[in-house]
Amino acid sequence: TDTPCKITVTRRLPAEIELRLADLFDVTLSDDDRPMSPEALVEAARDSDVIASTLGDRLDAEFFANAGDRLKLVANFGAGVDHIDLKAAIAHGVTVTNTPSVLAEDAADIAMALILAVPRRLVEGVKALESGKFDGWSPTWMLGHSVRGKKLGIIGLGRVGQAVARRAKAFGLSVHYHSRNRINPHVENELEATYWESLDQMLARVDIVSVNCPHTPATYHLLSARRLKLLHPDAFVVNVSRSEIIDEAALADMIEKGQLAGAGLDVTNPSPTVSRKLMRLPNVVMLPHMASATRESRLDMGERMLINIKMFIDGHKPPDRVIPEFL
Ligand code: 8YV
Repeated sequence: TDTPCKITVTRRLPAEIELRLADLFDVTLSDDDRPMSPEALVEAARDSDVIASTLGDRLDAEFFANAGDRLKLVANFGAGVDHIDLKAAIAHGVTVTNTPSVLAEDAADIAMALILAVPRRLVEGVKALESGKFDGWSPTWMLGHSVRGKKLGIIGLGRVGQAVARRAKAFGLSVHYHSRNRINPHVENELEATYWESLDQMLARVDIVSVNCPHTPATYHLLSARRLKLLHPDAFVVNVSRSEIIDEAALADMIEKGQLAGAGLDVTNPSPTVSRKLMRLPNVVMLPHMASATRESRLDMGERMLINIKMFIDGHKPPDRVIPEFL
């Protein structure tokens, strides 16, 4: 007789998804909006076949070393898996899946919103109005810069990057990109995208940088102080991926000194000193990690996670298996 597969969900999820999970599987749900402690995660893993995880769970080498033999699948709710030590997972025979694709369009909407918000001074405008500094239209008040005709350099032309490129094209920007691999020539043609093998060379040419690659050991501080200095002083940076990809202390410093025109950040450095400094700069637009925060995307992410779990349990290859790039 089969023992049913046991699934532990580490965080509160949209109610519809929790109902679907409970309907399909033997599942322990969470009623907490905050991450589980590392100890509680290990304890849960020892008693589960599947962990339905999400950003904030610390699934590092120590976790996998202590998780025991029962755990077989970590099904992540979200695209980014930088909170999971993929090599350790593989070493312990644990499969990892994520939920790409489904959130790409919503994430790209927020990237595009930031591409517009920074040069058009949207947040400055709102704040000026709210604080009573607006006393009527004037020909010279609150002038920004248009994005039309500017060059956008996308780092990582995956699903989100391509969705950003399509939007940018419609707004009259030209698309440049750098990525590990050159994309399919048909897609490149369709996006009228120029490929730069050298990130440094691309940075020296573009007006706006959009970070759309995953955070991996190889992309940590990819936009280092040295690389940020390659940008011209009217350029600005947008990030809807992970804060670790940018040296944000250097970024804040350069914006403060007028060496860069600003930044639009959906994700920011956990260090309060750095993020407070960024937050105080008028030409920095910061959001609290909202790029996939729509009812639609979160439900689709849940469904996608569910499909991965179901396929895995039924003995099939789950569609979104994450394979570490450097093995
Ligand atoms: C989510 C994200 O906010 O998918 C990702 O990698 O950063 C966002 O979609 C988060 O990961 C989990 O809900």
